Amino acid sequence: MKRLFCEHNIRISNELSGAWRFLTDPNEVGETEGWQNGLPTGDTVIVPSVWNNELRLLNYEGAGWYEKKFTTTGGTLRFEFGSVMTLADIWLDGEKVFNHYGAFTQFDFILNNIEAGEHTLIVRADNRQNEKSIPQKRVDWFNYGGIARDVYFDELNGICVLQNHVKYTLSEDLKVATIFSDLVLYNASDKSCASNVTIAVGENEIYNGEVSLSAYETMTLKTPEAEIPVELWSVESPKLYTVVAKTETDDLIDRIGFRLIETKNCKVYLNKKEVEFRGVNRHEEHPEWGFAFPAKLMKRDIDMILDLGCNTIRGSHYPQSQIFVDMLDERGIMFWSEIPIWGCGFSEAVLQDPDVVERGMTMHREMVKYYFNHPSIVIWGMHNEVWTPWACVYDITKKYHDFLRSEGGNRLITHATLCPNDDPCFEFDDIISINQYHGWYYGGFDTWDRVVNELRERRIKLGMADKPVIYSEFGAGALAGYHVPFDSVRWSEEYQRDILKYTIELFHKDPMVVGFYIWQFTNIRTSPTMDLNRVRCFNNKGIVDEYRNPKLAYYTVRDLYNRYKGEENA
Ligand code: ADA
Repeated sequence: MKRLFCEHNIRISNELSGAWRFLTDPNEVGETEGWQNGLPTGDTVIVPSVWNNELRLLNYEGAGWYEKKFTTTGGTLRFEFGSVMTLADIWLDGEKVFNHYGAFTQFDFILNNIEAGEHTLIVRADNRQNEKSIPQKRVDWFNYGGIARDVYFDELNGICVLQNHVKYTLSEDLKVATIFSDLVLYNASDKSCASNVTIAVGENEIYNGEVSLSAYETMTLKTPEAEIPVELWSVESPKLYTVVAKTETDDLIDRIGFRLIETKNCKVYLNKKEVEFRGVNRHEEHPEWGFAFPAKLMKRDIDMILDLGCNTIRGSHYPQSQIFVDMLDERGIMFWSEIPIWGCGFSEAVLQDPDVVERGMTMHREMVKYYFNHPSIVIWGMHNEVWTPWACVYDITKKYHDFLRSEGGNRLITHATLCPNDDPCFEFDDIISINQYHGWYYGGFDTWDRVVNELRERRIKLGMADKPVIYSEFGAGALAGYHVPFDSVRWSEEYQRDILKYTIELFHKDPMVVGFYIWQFTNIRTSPTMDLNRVRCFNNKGIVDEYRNPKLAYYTVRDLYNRYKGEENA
């Protein structure tokens, strides 16, 4: 299941999730021994999943081969993979057909002239990271391997809709949308074809036209603007509209919501109402499932996050499952989506390596391509904790910023920095986002007052006093069950609770600060080689443990966030 709703009524879309054959390849003999034609042996595994939850593969980094047989009526097929960690090489009937880089972004490809009958699909996944990979080797989560999200193949006929990005502006009273679509159409047949194309948003048809394309031609089409009355998507009332783009032989169904997010005079407004971001950072990870996170648990994470009084989540540090973002659309939770550039381990030389910059760019392109229509995504994150004072980072940030801005859609852009005093890239941010760990890695609780004031003064000196600030990461590690009630002792649940209370109260009363994302919602598994005191090989800063049992901090955050929510709605 890749979406919460049915994406096609006309197109035949086949799920390839379920039983696959699987074989690890620690000695890298697969290709020379011809495994691309079919695996010589192999266990049955369930896709989607990660192999690090199979027996004796807990720490396995390397290649894993997967095989799936399927039948088709033939013709033009479109394959879609939600996530292969991290490198994917793909063969169909022994012929190499695709390769993809990047664990967390979706990809698809089209193959023509496929014969009717049975076929063998082989995927070689490789989860090894190095200093030039994104994410690079030193990273604060565990690099699981495998086919971690669903796999589909579609049987395409005639003129098909490959993509429909719906763009709009709202009237001053927010009641009317001026709307158009950026459509990508494709002729899947070996002859020229013509077709009627329609797009409907709810009850309103916004486009009706004729196109003709030669064999296997792709066409991008910007439809003329139409005006429709709309109800808004908001945190309190997340109204969604179904969008159906249809040709005579194909369709693509998606959902959109209409809303306006903007910053003005150091405040953020959603639909012209001032909003405070009260959130958590969430990794889509669980010890039993790794990154192949089940939809049932996504819903439970959301239930808990709403119970906390949050109105937003930062998807640290990569695009999270489409189905999770569908749930956020439905439940009115604002989302920050970013790509996995986790900066701390990058050297300056590697960061500016054109291959690395381009990999980041490709991930941004893929994130925008698949996630464009989600109303819940109100923030695009460009990168996290790269050493921004290095000269090259300015150019890279500009490049990513310019791309995200040029794609349109009404979103705020930011990057999470750990250099509030010398970051030269604030000019690219709609909101300045700061990651800091005073009271944990450095300083004490009271250092916070000083550093918040330093940032205030720096913004004024830079002529950016209008830019709002989000504290995008702050917190402390706590070992679940370790209690020291009468003294202040690191790693205790009380210490974590106290530092979160201190910082959240400080941020909430500061007029410069428009939001805060606790690091982090749950404990997560990290790399066994991670430095930085990762007790049990987990990052223990979750306010719930890795099995979602609340620590003391959970209840304190819940009191604070729900009180602030009440004040906002009073
Ligand atoms: C950084 C980083 C997080 C996490 C955190 C921590 O800010 O962005 O991914 O590693 O530090 O726990 O130290």
